[in-house]
Amino acid sequence: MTKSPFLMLFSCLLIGFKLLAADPSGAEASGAEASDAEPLASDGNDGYRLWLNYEPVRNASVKSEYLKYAAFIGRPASGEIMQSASQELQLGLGKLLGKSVNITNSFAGKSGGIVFKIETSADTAQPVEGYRIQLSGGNMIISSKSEQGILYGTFALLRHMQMQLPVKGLNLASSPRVRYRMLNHWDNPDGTIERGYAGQSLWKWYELPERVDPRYADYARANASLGINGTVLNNVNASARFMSQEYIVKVAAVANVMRKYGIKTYLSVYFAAPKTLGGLKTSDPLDPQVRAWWKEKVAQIYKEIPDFGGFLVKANSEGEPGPQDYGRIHADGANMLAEAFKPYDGIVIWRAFVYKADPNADRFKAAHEEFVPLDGKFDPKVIVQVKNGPIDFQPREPFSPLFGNMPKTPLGIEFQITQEYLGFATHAVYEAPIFEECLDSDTYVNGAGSTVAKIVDGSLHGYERTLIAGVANTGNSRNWTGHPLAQANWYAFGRLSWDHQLTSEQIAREWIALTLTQNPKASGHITALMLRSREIYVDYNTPLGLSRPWMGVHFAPEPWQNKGSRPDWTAVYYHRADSIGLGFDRTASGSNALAQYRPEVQKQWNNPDQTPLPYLLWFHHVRWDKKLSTGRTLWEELCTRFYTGADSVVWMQQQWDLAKPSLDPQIYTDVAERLKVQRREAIWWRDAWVLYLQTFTKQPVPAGFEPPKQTLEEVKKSVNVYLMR
Ligand code: BDP
Repeated sequence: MTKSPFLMLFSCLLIGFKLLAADPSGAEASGAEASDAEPLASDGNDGYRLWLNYEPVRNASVKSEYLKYAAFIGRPASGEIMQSASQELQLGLGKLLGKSVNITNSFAGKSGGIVFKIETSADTAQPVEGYRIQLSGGNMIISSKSEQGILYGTFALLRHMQMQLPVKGLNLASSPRVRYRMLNHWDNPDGTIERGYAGQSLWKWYELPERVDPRYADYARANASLGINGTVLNNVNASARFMSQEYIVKVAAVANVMRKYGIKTYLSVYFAAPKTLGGLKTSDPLDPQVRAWWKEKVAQIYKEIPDFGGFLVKANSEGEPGPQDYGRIHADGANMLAEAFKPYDGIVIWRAFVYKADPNADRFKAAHEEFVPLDGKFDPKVIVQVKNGPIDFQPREPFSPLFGNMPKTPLGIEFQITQEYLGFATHAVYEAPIFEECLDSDTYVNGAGSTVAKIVDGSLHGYERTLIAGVANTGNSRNWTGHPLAQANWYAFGRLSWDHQLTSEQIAREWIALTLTQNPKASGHITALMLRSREIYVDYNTPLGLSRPWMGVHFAPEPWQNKGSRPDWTAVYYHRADSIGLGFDRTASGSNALAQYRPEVQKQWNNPDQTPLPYLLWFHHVRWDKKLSTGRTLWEELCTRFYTGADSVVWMQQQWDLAKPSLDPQIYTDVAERLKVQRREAIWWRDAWVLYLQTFTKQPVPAGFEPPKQTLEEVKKSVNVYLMR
């Protein structure tokens, strides 16, 4: 039997446990900052274990309290999810308390253990995936209506223990606010990942179904620990291959692992598969043969994967086929697939990421224009998945105007965890504030307080099929995400998909405690770094509402890029720099995209004098010499942000260094080195923008800032070298 790498690390950890337990300074427990002279010995933490480190509980009194419940794990005769829960608990208790605890199903009348209990509707009004942890009859009881809820409760208890929170009065209860909480992998069958920066795909299609990589189980554990209950295994730019029997069997082998952790498996589909794979003459969704083909296909999938989750579809978007190829509408395509899912539990997730190659159009408006007229036309089994912003995962975007404007359709939200526009794996950008900012945005559709979160969780329009999706940042890098701090983005996505009311700071503190250190001072420095990281990035990358979704790798600065097969695949289309000013006029005098929002929202962004600076250039073409609320002109403000942003990376480095004594040396060095790269690249971005925009403003860099050492031609050359094949 192959041993999970998690389990293999267990024995190393036990050795680490002994070393740490013997540490007489008790630094972690007392909260004193470890001294520079005594760096933590590396326990070989290479980031693989993520937030499931299960470091020994070092606070002696907390530990002894937990030990009172470590006599046994009581698990009623159960299915495989509860088995996973009990195994996880056994593993966690072993590491956290240093005690090997037996799992038993004969525990009636016994006390001193942790007991799983399935509740009935008569016992509790909690939703089916919710859990409760209570002390009762000398036991600690983890209860839920479902095995899945017990698994979530188990992870919540382990989190509680890892954070060394007391047992006293323990009463933890929680249930998810959103029903489908899933990762979208943009992984291709050849092992590459579209917009992936952490190595190759986790899924080894060529070895499946015979060999099932033990890493799949660790992936599932990590997701289940956050409450993620779905995974789309393949890229939205889908290969028809996944609809073949050969691949369905491979997918089934992965699904068998996911199922043990309450995770359903989904697939992205290639809309033209009936033609390309099935040999039909057409893929027209209204053609009876095409409809029959999909029905059979879905039945074939359910034969292999009885709990299959459903399809994710990118159609008539960026050259992907779709119903419009046959003169049909999106709803025709989605409803045809929904019909095929009628006998089953599965759903159809139809993406609203569309924009046409119209040289006079504003891409901002495209999804709203195409989808709002379809409101009410989708089958109830369809959820329309909308990106958080109207364009494309920019470092800062206003919320998509689709939220609130399709009340007769359940709308799911799609965030991007992978850092396509956020500096790949060399820039530290903590994304929870991006997610939070969007979820907290008020659409005003039903008056004040109609937040995006309330649309997504179904509470505003009364939907039960609700969805939150994140484009995964995982790959086969040993530490899963490339940049060690990017693990926090996966973590934050998962925690927010369970409960969007958690704050970015709460989540950051939790992740740091579980993953990096529990030293309060070190944690303070890292929290500060993480919470400011997004604004710092925005400052040197896209300040004041600039955006940069031009075609290409989405990494190197290319604000001068003005050639593309369509206008909205150039940089100049978005920033609109000219001799007068900068920014995209989306008011009535421009594209009037603002009209897609409610009047209250329009009011916030309509008047350039009142538009909050982070959104200014999203909606206005602003004169270079216009005085902003900061007292500086637009040009001065831009320069201030480019420069302070790039300089703030030095501040990030300082925060990280201050935490060094409490960090594992391997992780410390990895992040410290990436921050050095970030510093260099931040200057690259700053110089590219400043030098390029100067060709329009003809103004010098304001006093107090040192002009770039390189010329525009030199920066362009370095970008060309970067982009060279
Ligand atoms: C863009 C990506 C592209 C994706 C597309 C999508 O650049 O690789 O295929 O979004 O979401 O952000 O479909």
